[in-house]
Amino acid sequence: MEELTTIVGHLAPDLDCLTAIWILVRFGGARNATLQFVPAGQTLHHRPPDEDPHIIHVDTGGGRFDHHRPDAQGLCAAELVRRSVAPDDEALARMVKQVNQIDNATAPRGSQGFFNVNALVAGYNLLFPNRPHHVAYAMLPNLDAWYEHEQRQIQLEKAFARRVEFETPWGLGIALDGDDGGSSKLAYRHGAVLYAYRNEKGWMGIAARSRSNVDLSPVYRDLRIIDRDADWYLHPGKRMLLCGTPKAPPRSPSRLTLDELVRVIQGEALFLDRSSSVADRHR
Ligand SMILES: [Mn+2]
Repeated sequence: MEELTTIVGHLAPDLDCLTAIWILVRFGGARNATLQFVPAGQTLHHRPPDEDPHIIHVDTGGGRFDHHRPDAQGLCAAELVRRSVAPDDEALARMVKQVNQIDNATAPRGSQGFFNVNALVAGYNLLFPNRPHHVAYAMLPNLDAWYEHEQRQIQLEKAFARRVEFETPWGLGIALDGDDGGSSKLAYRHGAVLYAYRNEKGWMGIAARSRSNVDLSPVYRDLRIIDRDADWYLHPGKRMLLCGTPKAPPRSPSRLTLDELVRVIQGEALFLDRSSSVADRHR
């Protein structure tokens, strides 16, 4: 099938059409497929849409991967392709669910206000109005990146089961070993006001809910004493305290364990102090 496949979409391809193409290319064994684009609703050379198994129509033509037919209401082309090609892929299912919401204009209210993936597709169609191939080839790596993001989210949600909950002066804290900070929103959704993490490289961070009265200045002061060689950085907003991120890899990472960091957050830096400076300051 590989060499011979032609995928047919519609002119000015939209997110649904492009995602359907991408699923066939990435998961459907059509990596070297030729792309063709026809006016929406039509087929290649006006032949029946599913006549030739090597010519696959998506989002046009009224065939098996076109949702513009009475028995496919509420679906989208990407969903029809997904069900056929990779029905058990969880990250893909999450992606296509969002594509379907956008395509059927049932995306949550307010989500259209910011620049989003749909606007990205519209932008490519403005850049290349008569070159749908360019739109498609520009979007394929973006869809790859979106898929990576969804896979990462699934991993984070599974890892979240290993979280540690603890009390802080400002409310519930959640700590997670093996994360790089990506689970902060999950933590807040679980009622935490503060989230602490340590990743595989020993990079650590503390983040607090944006609408909270958390002030990490005292934690920062204690860390400067008991973990003085580490590159701790206090964000000017006082709600983020970091030692190592992909944006700013630390010259010297923290030597603390996550448990020790939690104790520092709880104001127990004294227990960890190897000198007397914290004790002096608290006297
Ligand atoms: Mn479409």
